[in-house]
Amino acid sequence: MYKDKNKAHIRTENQYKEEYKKSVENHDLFWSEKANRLNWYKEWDRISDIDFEKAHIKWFEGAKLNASYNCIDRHIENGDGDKCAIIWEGNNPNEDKHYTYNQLLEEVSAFANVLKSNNIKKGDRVCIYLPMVPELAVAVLACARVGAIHSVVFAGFSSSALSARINDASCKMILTSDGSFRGNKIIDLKSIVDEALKDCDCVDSVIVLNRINSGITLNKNEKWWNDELDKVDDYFPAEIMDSEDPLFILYTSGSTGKPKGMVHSSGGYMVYTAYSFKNVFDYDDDDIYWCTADIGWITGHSYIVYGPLLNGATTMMFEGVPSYPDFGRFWEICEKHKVNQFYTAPTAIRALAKHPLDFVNKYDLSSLKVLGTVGEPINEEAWNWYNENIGKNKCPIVDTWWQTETGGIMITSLANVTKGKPTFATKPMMGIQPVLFDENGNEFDENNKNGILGIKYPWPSIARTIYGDHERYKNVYFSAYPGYYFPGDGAFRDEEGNYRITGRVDDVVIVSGHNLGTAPIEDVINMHDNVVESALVGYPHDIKGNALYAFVILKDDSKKDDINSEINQLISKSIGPIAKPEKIQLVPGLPKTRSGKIMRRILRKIACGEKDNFGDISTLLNPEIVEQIVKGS
Ligand code: 7RM
Repeated sequence: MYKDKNKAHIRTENQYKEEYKKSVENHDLFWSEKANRLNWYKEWDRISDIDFEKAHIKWFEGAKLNASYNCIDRHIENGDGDKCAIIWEGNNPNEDKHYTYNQLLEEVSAFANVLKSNNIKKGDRVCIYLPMVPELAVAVLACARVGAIHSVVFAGFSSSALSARINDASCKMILTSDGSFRGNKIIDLKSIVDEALKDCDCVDSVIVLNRINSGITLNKNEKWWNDELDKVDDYFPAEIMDSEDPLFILYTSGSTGKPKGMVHSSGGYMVYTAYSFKNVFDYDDDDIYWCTADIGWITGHSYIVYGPLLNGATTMMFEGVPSYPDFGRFWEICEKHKVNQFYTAPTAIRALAKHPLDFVNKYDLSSLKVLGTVGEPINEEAWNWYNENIGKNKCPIVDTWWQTETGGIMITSLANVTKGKPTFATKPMMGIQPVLFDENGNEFDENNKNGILGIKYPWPSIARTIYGDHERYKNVYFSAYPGYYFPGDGAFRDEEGNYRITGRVDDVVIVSGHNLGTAPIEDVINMHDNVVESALVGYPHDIKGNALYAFVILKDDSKKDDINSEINQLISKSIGPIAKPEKIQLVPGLPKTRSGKIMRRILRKIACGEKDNFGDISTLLNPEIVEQIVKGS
C-alpha cells in the first residue's frame, strides 16, 4: 500500500479537473482510493454513511487503524527510520533539535507508557497545555497511540479559559510545563494551571515538563515528566482504533455561549489531512516544510503534526515569535534550515511588512519553493509584499480557507498545479462543493456576486459533533441551510469560479488570525461592577486584520477614570490578552431593535469611521442614540 505513496500527487491542472470531477461524482470511490495510502488493520464495512441534515456523518466505519502508527511506524517499516521527522527551533536562537522517525517512535512509545502507567486508557480525555516544545508533538502522538483523546489548549489562554475546557471534556489528566519562553518574556505556565485546577475535580494526574528550570516544587501527587519517563519501557504497541473513534477535541469560540469542543474522527481526518497536505503544498520527499502556527490551533494539528507526518515529511516546529530577537527571525530560520514550504498567517505577514526590508534581505531565501497563508482574508498589499520579498516572485502562494470544524483545507489553489489569485482562496479541494446563497437563503449560480457560503456534501475530515452537545452541532452548522454545511463566512465568486472569502457573517471577529466570539467577551466586560451593557464589533486593522471596538454603557459616569484598564484586566484574566479591545468608547446607550437586540451592523459602521449613511434607522427602538454615539466616536 505504501509503495504507491506518490500516486496521489496531482501534477497538472487537467489532472486537478479530472480528479475533482471524480471526487464529486463518486465520492466514495474517490476517498476509498485515497484511504488506501494509509495503513489499516482491517478494512471498512462501509465507505460512508451520511445524513447531512441530521449531522450524521461516518466515514470508513468498521475499519481499524492507529494514527500514531500511520504517522511513525509505517515510515520506519518502509526504510525511512533515519529520515528527519521533526526539526524543532527554540525560542532562543542556537537552540534546536532534530528527531528522526526512529527517535520519534522511541519518544512517543515511552510517553505512551507514561500515559498508561498513569491510568490513561482508550477513550480518556487528556488536556495538553504546553508551549511549542517537541514534547507537545510527542504528547499528541502518544495520546493517539494509546487511543486517548487529546484536547490541546493553546498555552496563551487564561486559567478560567483552561478550566472551562478541562471541565467540558472531563479531562482526567493535564500535561503542562513549569513555564515557557516567549520572546524575551518568561511565562509562569504552572501557576496558571494551579489556578485552573482549583475548579477542576475531574483531573487525577498532572505531569509537568521542566522547560525553564524554574526550580518550582510540585504540589502533592503531581509528577515531573522526566521522572515518569525514567520508570517506563520504551516500546508501546499502537492501540487498535475504529475509524470513527474520536482522535481529538479542539475548542473553538462561537458567537454565543461557551466554546465548542469540536470532535474529530480518526480515519476520515487522517485520510483528508494526508491527501490535502501532499497536494496543496506540492510536498516532495526531501522537502523541509514549516508551518508557523501553534499546535494549540487546528492549523497546527492538521498541518504541523498529522498531515506532514502521515506523508513521512520533515516538519518544523518553532517555539518563539516572529519578532525575537528581531523582525528577521522567520527568515533567519528559513535560511538556517533551508525551508522549502513556508505556511503562515496574514497577520504575521502584515506585522513583518511594517519593518525595513533589511530584516528580510540579510538572509538567503533561495530554498523557498511554496508559500502559504491561512486564518483570515489576506489583503492585496500583504499578498504583494509576501510574493515579492519572500517568494521573490517565483513561489506560488496558496491561500488556504478552512476552519477548526472542517479539519482540513477546503478552498485553495494547489501549488504548481492550479493558478493563485491575490486575495482569492480560489478553487475547492477535491470532494468539496461550495455553493453561494443570497440573503433570502436561495442558492445562486451567477458569478461576480457576494453570497453566504455553504458546502454541499460531507468530506472525510469534517468534525463529527460538538463534545457533549450534538443538538448544538446540528443547530449551528446544519440548520441555516438544510442539507448543507454552514461555515458562517461570506464569499464572492468570480467569472472563473474562484472564491474570495469576505469574512464572518455572524458576530465572530478574527483578531490576528484568532477566531474570537464577541458574546463571551461582552459577558466579561459586563461583569465589571460599573458596566450596564456593552457591545463589541470588529473593524479592519492594518496589522491584526480585525481589531475589537467596545461600546460600553456605565452605571456611574463619575467613576470612569480607570475603566479602560479595569476592563482590559478582566478580559486578560478570563479569556486572554488577545481578546482585549483596541478601542473602548463610553456611550449613553446602544442602538436596539424593537425586540431588544443590539444592532451591531450600525456599530460596525461607526467603528469603521462612518458618520452618517446608516440606512433606515427608523425601525430602531432608540434612533436618536446613533447620532450621540457618532459624536463621541
Ligand atoms: C484554519 C482556521 C476559521 C475562520 C474561517 C474564516 C477565517 C481562515 C481563511 C479565512 C479568509 C482564508 N481555523 N479564515 N482561513 N478567511 N481566507 N484563507 O483559521 O477555526 O480558527 O478559523 O477563519 O472566517 O471561518 S479557525
